[in-house]
Amino acid sequence: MTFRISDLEALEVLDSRARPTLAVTMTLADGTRVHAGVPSGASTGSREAVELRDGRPERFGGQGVLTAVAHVNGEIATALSGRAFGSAADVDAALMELDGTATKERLGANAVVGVSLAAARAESATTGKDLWRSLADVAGTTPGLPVPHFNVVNGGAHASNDLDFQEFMLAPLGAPDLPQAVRAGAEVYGRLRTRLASQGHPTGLGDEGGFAPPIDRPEDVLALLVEAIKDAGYTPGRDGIAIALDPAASEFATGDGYRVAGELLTSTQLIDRYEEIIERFPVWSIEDGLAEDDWDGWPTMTARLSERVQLMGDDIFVTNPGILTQAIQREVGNAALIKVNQIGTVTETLQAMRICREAGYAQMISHRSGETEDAFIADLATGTGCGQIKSGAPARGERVAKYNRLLALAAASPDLPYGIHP
Ligand code: 2PG
Ligand code: MG
Repeated sequence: MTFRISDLEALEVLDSRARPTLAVTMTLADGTRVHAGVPSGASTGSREAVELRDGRPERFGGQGVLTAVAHVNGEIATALSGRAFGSAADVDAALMELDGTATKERLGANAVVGVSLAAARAESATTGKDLWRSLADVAGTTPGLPVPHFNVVNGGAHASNDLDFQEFMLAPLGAPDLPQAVRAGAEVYGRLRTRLASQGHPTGLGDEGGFAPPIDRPEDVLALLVEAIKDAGYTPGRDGIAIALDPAASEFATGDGYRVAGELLTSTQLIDRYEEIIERFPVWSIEDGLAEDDWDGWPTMTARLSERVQLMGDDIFVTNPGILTQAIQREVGNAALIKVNQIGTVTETLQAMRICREAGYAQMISHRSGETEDAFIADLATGTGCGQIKSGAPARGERVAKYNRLLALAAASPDLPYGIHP
């Protein structure tokens, strides 16, 4: 299998938060055209691959991506066009060599990831395989449909309320199949809206399509979620619908500790708080429970809570194979959030996932708070069979594009198993 790239073209388009991002089109010598949309985060880890923004205040307040677009259309297109590649991994290797930095800061991780995603699609088109199947064959994984994690209440950097915890997700762990998991998420979302409205709360949405009520105590949100799950006729808990949190603690860490609902907590006090939360509510997973630089607190949290919940690293691991290797040695967490644009290429993402698999760390594929209609991550989660995905609320086009793609895969391939450990 080889494909020859004949043309590469990027365009500045908008993401779901009215910020510019890149849409990349790759044309192959046989006339095949593949596309990719580039996501972008708000609560980013400091060691993520570096997104290139123009910084010209007169355009999009400095957020323009014309420089990154020019890198795709100029330097990257010149380097790749006319060349035959034996795999998308070869394209990724060429991209990494061309950029020459560890963080993709020269060409821009947004430019690089757009081309990398398109290359994975070029490989799947050339082999005639569905994208998920093609990714599974590259990764050497057993495909399966992931448990969707619906972010139904938004706080932190994703909403203008006073809620410090960033994400409150519904995880239909007990659903028998993907369509019923999606249905459960949507039904509880509807009940939650009714409940919020009946208590006089506004039902406006945050960046990921979840509600953003003016509630500041995480426990109050959790209590509401449990009620909404019951209202919709489901059982709160691992046999029905459990809850996953992404406090995104780096965002509320101050020099002196963690500020939650007006209280200043030490790392240990925040872990105590999680312990109480786990006792009171059906929380099964906590992502970024502590800040990305709290490398002393993380092993303590892991020792205290890892038997009872999934402890997932996002800002602290940034899908980086090197950081993950260190983290695993130091027994930091027991699961990793996986975002292609945190590291910049599909190849390195698959490498990070392999490291996790071999160490017995669970993995969840993730969207970013700034998204496009590109549903690549649905195929990535299915192909790698990693068992978990989060793509925001079961509402708003850029979020449901991913869930709808999973529904289409479930319908087209009824033999695909569903669940965390299919
Ligand atoms: C996160 C992500 C996605 P952002 O923290 O997990 O939900 O947010 O894309 O803003 O980094
Ligand atoms: Mg996170």
